[in-house]
Amino acid sequence: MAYKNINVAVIGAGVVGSSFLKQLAGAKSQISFNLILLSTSKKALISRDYRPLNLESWESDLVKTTEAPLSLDNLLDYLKKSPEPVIFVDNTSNESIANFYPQLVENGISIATPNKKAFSSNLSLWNQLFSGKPSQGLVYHEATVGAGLPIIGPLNDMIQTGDKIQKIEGIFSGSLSFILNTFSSTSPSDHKFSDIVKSAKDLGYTEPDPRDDLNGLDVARKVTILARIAGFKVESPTSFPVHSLIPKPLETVSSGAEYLEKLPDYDQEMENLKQEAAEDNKVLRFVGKVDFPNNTVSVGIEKYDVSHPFASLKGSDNVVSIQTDRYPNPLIIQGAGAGADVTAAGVLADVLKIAQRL
Ligand code: NHO
Repeated sequence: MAYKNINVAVIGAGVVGSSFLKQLAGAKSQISFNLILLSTSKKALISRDYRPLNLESWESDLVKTTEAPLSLDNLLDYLKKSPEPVIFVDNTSNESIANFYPQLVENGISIATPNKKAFSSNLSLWNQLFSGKPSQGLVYHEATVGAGLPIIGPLNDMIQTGDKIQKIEGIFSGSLSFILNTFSSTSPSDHKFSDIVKSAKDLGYTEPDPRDDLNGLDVARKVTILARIAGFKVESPTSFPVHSLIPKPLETVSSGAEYLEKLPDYDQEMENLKQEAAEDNKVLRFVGKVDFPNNTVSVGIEKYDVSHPFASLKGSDNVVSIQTDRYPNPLIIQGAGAGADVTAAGVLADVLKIAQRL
């Protein structure tokens, strides 16, 4: 018997959203989660009387419905009138929705999301979301870094219990992890960098235009989030050095296809870097770093000794090393850092945690 009812409004039913809804239907909890709204950019299912929508048939119901999505203001009005506490789940990467979070939390609505935008844009938005006012809704975003890996939760726990962060260092991109692990591995490999980027795209590890991964901005957003949690006042993901892996002349070519076609012309640059590293018994990895003693945040390619935990990373795994006063030998968290199911599980775990606190 459920001891509590929580209403859930879900925006976004794509790769992560679909997996989230499937997992929500099977959630193991004594709390009853009622889906009251499901919206994509084109259509919506809205329970006007706040009775639960059918979680088993949302896909076909969404095909059949002719209802348009609510504007953000109308959505807020609808959520405010909910007879039970509401968790808003944003499974989009939409910036306007992210910018609307402050209005939601100020009205007591809690948020769980894998959308990085609100947490990695300007610092004032972050400050509004985490002002700590007791009347505010709760905001959980574990899946914004490392998909479902427990990184943000443990980091928050360390800080709240008085530990002092010295250094956070990690491989935060599934696609760049795969590309560098294959290109520069502890066992000899003669794959060309451009061929690996192409196969990463074919395997679905990269964005449709691989430059959106290789420019480092996605990693910079994740590092911004971790840095801010650790107490570093990072203004924006472009306010610190980010080393792009895109050769300068290919930054402006008109399409991802043209970039891939011309990339072999630049293979030698990456090959030289790899050889230099190999001569020192090292491999190349694309890492994000927050370094408190040196007061720096950075994203770029680094060399690691073959015995370092980052050197033996496999596939598209993520890894983060957190060094603190209490953990002078860093805490290492490693595992699948990309994929719909692990990401959705991270979002659902946040929903469960929020629901327990409401
Ligand atoms: P999709 O598949 O494009 O789905 C987006 C949905 O949002 C669609 O249903 C669309 O209609 C809806 N939507 C967009 N704008 C809307 C609006 N204004 N109103 C209503 N609905 C709107 O996107 P994904 O892939 O499901 O991603 C959703 C969120 O999860 C994004 O913020 C993304 O950054 C985040 N995320 C996704 C993944 C993933 O597996 N796809 C990962 C992490 C976070 O760990 C994953 C990963 O692979 C990370 C990365 N690729 C890496 O490290 O290499």
